[in-house]
Amino acid sequence: MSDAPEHPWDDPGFSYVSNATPRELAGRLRAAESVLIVTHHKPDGDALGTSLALHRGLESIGVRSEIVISGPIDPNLLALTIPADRLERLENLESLDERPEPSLIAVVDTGAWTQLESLGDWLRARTDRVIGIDHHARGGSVAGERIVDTSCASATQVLVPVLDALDVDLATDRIAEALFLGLATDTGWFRFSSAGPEVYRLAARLMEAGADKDAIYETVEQNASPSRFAMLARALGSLRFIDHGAVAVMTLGLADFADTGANLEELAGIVNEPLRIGSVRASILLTEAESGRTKMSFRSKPPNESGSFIDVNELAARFGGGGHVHAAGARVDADLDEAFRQLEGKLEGSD
Ligand SMILES: [Mn+2]
Repeated sequence: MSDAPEHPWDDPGFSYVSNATPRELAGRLRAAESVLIVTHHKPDGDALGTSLALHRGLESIGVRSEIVISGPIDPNLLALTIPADRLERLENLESLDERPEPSLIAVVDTGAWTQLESLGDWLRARTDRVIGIDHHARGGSVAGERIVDTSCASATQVLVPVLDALDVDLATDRIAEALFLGLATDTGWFRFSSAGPEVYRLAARLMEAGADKDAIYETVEQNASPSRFAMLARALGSLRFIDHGAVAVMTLGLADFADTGANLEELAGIVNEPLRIGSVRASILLTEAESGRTKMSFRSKPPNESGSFIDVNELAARFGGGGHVHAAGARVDADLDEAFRQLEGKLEGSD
């Protein structure tokens, strides 16, 4: 294996495309004695929604399944789980050697080794027993059989034909709600360009099957804690611009955490706020929650009309971190002021 693959989340030369039909994956699922469902580290609404919809769908036809998720997750998303869901949270996706061997493993909303963390080795030994359901353009050889449909706005949309092939009634056990969660959150509540007629048609079908859009919206989007809002206000108050206004930098320090009582998990999404500013091409949030250790979160906009964009994966790599072209992270042994100076230095040096 090469030490430096072209993209860290690809197998070099691997073509990440569908090699199975919904009917074929349905057949594998129906025949399974037990299905373990996993998704990417730090699950978002689509990762959780796809996992829950598949889990509830399988249970409804008598196939035992369970979900294992890892890393931080927005507590508002978890509020949509129900007591009957078999869902286990792990700190990290490590080996699952200690648990009973599942007869089938479903990896949803990702097919990228890097997003599955140290679970990779465990999965590599079981590739022929792994199926994948995804809508991302990049991925690796995680699943022996997979559906990768990049025309779908969410992984939940990719899952629907599989559930249909299993004759699952979407109106039972809040399956429609879980599917709607992924569809709504991955399209920015139907605003993004990915939300075409098919997405609206599916949304209508899910609402007819019982998904309560207003209730889901309120639970997920209008449920922030006062401490999160206090941190948002402080982050916006700290906003500075570098690189002639193209890069927005916000900082949150030890005093901010102490004064508000907020924790890191409550800060999800705050880094995106400055991207609303027209001149801003990238946004960076520096957080020092632990003295002398600063977390850097990077986001950037897609290419503009002239095709230019800021590759934050490359920027994060200069601090020993990484991620994706438009979303990345790093950690440095420095306080906020020092981290800001280092960042300024690297951005000026890159001109
Ligand atoms: Mn997704």
